Amino acid sequence: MNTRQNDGFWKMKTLSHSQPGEAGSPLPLLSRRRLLWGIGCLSAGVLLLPGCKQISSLAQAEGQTYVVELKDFFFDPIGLTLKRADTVIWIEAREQVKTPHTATAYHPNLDKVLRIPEGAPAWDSGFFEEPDQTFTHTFQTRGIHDYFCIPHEDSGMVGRILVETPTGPGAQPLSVGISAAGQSVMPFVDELQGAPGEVFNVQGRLNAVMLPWRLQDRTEALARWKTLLAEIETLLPQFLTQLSQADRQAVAANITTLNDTLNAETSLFPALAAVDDLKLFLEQLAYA
Ligand SMILES: [Cu+2]
Repeated sequence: MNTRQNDGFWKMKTLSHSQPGEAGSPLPLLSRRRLLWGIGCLSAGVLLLPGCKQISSLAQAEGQTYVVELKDFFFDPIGLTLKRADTVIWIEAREQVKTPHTATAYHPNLDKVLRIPEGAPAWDSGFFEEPDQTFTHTFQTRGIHDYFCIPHEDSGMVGRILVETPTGPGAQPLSVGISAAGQSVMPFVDELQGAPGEVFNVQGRLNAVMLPWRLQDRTEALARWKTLLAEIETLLPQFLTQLSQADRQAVAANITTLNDTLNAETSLFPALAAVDDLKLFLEQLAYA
């Protein structure tokens, strides 16, 4: 069921993400395979892709941390593929909060059909009232964990966390307990286990680099970025040779902006804009 018939939805969603409010201009498309080879390898330790050199410095013994940003009526990224004991941090990423979001598991305790594993806690962030407010949850139960925003579930503000195995009540058809708009954007399991899922995890790692700076901890942000950049510099020449000149320039410009901004005593905004550009670039490729 999870075949190309859904491409239209993904393209619609992707386009909606590039509406006004997103910094930067659309970036040129690469092929999915080339991009995932390149960026996937840059984030090795999270992503084990064929042909990648194993780099384990980003891997943490006690589980990886991913960050999901709350934007204007969508979760960014909308899906993640985790191992048990990995942690997700949601953060209100908008500068102003006029319409507060939540991140809430589909669970009868929260007035929804059960779409998380039996026995898993019914987690609920409550309302994100302020910019940079966070909610943290560590996933200890294998299976599909579907979640939503309480006021915007009808508008399709939903997300999906796959922990190791696509089992449990979340494996039911999306039509069971999810709004029509939510069904149209919720990632399918085979997507989470494939290229889109790999892109989502990279996006979650990029968000994780920026999280400390959002919370005024420039030192920690810079430390995380230096770790990531060291890996990028090792792999970048090989990656870049596979791209067109325009693509190379687009990727390199964003990386330069990130590096310069994080190293300089300037505002956070240019770095966030560069990260948003990179994430958009990735997302276009995931469904190209
Ligand atoms: Cu919401």
